[in-house]
Amino acid sequence: MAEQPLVIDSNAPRPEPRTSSVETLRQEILERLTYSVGKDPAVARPHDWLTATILTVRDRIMDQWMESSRDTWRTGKKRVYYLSLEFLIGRLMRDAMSNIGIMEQVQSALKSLDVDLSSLITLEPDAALGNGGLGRLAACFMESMATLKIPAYGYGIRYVHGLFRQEMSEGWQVELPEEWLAHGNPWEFERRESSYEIGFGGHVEPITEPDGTVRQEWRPSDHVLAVAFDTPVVGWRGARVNTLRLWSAQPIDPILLDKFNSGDHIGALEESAKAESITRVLYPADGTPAGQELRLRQEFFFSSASLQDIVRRHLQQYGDLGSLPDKVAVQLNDTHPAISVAELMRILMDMHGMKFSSAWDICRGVFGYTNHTLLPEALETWPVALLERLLPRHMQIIYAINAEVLADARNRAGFNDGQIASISLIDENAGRRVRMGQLAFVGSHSINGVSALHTELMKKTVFKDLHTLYPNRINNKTNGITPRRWLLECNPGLTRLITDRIGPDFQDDVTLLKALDAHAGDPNFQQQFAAVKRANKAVLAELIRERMGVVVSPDALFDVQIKRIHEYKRQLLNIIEAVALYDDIRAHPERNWVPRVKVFAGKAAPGYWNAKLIIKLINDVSKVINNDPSVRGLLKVVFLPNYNVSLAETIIPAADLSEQISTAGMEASGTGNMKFGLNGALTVGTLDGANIEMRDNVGPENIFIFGLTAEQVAERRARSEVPRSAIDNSPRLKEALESISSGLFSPDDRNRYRDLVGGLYDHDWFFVARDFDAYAAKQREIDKLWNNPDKWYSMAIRNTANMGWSSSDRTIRQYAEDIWSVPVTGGE
Ligand code: 4GP
Repeated sequence: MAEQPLVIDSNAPRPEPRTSSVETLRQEILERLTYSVGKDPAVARPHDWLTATILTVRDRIMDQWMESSRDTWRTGKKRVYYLSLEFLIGRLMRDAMSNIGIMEQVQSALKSLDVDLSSLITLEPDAALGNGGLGRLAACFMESMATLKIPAYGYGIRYVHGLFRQEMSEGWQVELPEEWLAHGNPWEFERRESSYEIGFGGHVEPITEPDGTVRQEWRPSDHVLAVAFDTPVVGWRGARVNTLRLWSAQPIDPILLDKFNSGDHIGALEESAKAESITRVLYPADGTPAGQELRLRQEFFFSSASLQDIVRRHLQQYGDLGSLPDKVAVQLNDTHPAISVAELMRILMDMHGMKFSSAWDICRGVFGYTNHTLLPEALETWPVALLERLLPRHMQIIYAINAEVLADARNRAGFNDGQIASISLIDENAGRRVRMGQLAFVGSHSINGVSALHTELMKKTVFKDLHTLYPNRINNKTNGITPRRWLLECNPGLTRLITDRIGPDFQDDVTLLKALDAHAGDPNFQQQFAAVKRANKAVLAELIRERMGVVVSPDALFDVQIKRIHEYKRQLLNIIEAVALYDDIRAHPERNWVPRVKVFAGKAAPGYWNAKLIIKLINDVSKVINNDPSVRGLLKVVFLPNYNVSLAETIIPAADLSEQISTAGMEASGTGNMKFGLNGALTVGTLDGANIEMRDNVGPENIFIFGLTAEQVAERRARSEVPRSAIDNSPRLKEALESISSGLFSPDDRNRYRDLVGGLYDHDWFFVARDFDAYAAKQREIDKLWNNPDKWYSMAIRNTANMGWSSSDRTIRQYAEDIWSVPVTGGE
């Protein structure tokens, strides 16, 4: 398949780059409104203004976008491809304006047109093409790669409906379809010329070549088209603009005219509906196996389209595939794109005539794999029978890879049968299933965990035997967050304050925040820091009043736990502690209680009953506590529905206390912990994930660590310790649990929480009961500190000062150097 080489004509005509004076912006917004949106400014609605403004901002990114891409073609730099089933990008307009530095001008331009920028910002839909941490990490990485001038593409799926919209019905989570595309998406460009056929099903045909060699050819029984939609991703100060390319599934034949003409109007569209269903919804997976064929179709669909695109681009530029590992790095974000390993092998062998061994070398040169969770239920496996039916050629290739790896294990490493069974790509235990984690591992030269502890646990648990076989492949890359979105944009008050104190350089290098350490003891600075926090809390308090009808005081301690609802994240521990505190406040009204507002937000996977029950419990408890006059407003509990990136951007700057209380050994890293720390919240947390690195960086005296360690948890699980005594020995816990299980908070259904509480007595898999006393004691320590504001804010300042390491720029530098072998030229 000869590709046309792409020649960049540097003399090709180009438009004058856009300028950004207030007057030009005003004129262009009006022009966009009139000529692109087609609306008379006299009758334009807010959404029309939003579209016109986005188009005007977008224009200012175009020149750099094209220049960035031309540069890669011209210089032959290596490209990084980040394959992810999730990109939790959130809103884009403020981010783009801030990164190219035109926020104030746009604001003034709109103001002169009588339009308020901040209300346009909140009108933009929150693109929720992800479940949680893994998806948000992908979005932060995209921004950092552009900032560091790494030529990179994100590849994913353009879901018509992102993560469900969460509403509450009498305290229960209800899932509703999310409609981020309802008003169109002015950020994206449809690229019909970049579409690829994706096959499913069918059979494999051996073809004998004229020279006598036999080649396998997959003859799929059905096809869909993957059509590219591109969104520009602009780095800090417009350093570089990369592309997020999301694939949309479309039918090859939009309508079967024969059927239609014979009167079967619905049947004529059946194929079309089937094709489009592939990219219709994001699976709310997060730790529960979706288990449906459609999810496997999604995974193959986007992997195949991306690899076809990568190979096409490479051939166009370099003409041969031998140089692929020198010019291409593909990072697999978890196992969701793991089928890429077999697909690249198929492309190289079946379509380009390569031998297995050369193709296999190329594969491992190209791929890296990031693991994001050790939860057994989240480690994907697919029934062999399903793969044989849906992807028959890939199944053959997986068998061939497996044979290669197992032979290596037996011959070179002398593995015994137990070890062989553990590394095999085929799990023979619970029905024959293909282990996608193993496939991703053996097909990659690098396998990384996302925090130091997580990486060590990977070596000891899920990939123990593979690690023995390939001891140099596992490495750690502790997660990070982009300080642009998670400080400069979401917390302009703090950004101004810090700039006034230490100058603006930290905006380009967040490690310079360290200079704030020297000001942590300055009472004046502490007061200013507290004033910024209070202003942010007032904004959140207003949001809580508006949305929930609950009045909270910005002077109370804002104690926040926002993340997916999962038993291992232990929202249950937090709410039980709230119940115990409620009991205490009523029992000892004379004590000097610290006023607290406990804020929760997060979505539960729709099929995860206990998680949904925990949401209901939080809501039930909040109803009782918030309305009990004897509490005198000292404790308020709020569950804010429909958690998403934008809500996080409002909540995080307003938090005093960040709850990172997962069962040790279970949270791979956490990234919310970093966002809170950067914004000057103190953390109460376990020695889990990146909390450990946080403690090392901010100092143990500036963080509240409690609870069992990962080792202790593992040891107690191994000997099936009976948890009951932990409850018997803790009168406060016992009382709290009794009030919950007796129906005090659920008078309409007194048995509602019986089983949930019973589980704590019987097995307590997540160590809620056994960590309770340590947690409750820490909370009282925190109360004491709150009464000493000088100390509190000096600690808060030290947290902000020492979060430089948490930047995703740092993480991406490490990926670039250790995994991708690409130079980093930006961000200096
Ligand atoms: C998450 C992990 O649970 C979280 O600890 C980590 O910070 C994040 O990935 C990014 O690495 N995992 C998922 C998932 O979101 O779907 O498995």
